[in-house]
Amino acid sequence: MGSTSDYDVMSGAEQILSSFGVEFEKKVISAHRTPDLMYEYTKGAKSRGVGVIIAGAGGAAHLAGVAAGLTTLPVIAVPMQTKALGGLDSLLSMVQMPTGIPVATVAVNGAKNAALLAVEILAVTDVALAEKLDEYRQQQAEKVINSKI
Ligand code: RP5
Repeated sequence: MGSTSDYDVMSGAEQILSSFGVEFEKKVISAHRTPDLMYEYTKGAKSRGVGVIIAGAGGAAHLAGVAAGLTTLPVIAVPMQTKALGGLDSLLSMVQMPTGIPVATVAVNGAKNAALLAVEILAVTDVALAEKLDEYRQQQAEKVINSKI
């Protein structure tokens, strides 16, 4: 994430990844304030065994786009809601990537869905994880079916 101020939202991703037993790295790295660290971290990600990068940032939210330019790992962007422009600024900064450098952008503050998408990507080559995803979907459906109003 781009700042510690993003953590309230990004902790949603942490909760989901933990619930699926997926290991993750949790870092504050800014594309603008720490560009050297951004380069070093992203360039080393694949060799550290990282499978997917989730980048949460707000405002002039270039974190995901810069990461995507530095690696061929899948990058998922979480646009943060902002006080000034409600998160539309973050969303547009992240979603309009140039052809050739894709970023998968979720909804404003959509950290949980970013984590679920990451789990889905990892589950393509992980049978046990795919089974956990099926169970998660089943439980979700049962909650809706059994809901009382
Ligand atoms: C972005 O600027 C961060 O991702 C954060 O959402 C926003 C504000 O950062 P702080 O000023 O709170 O550190 O880079």
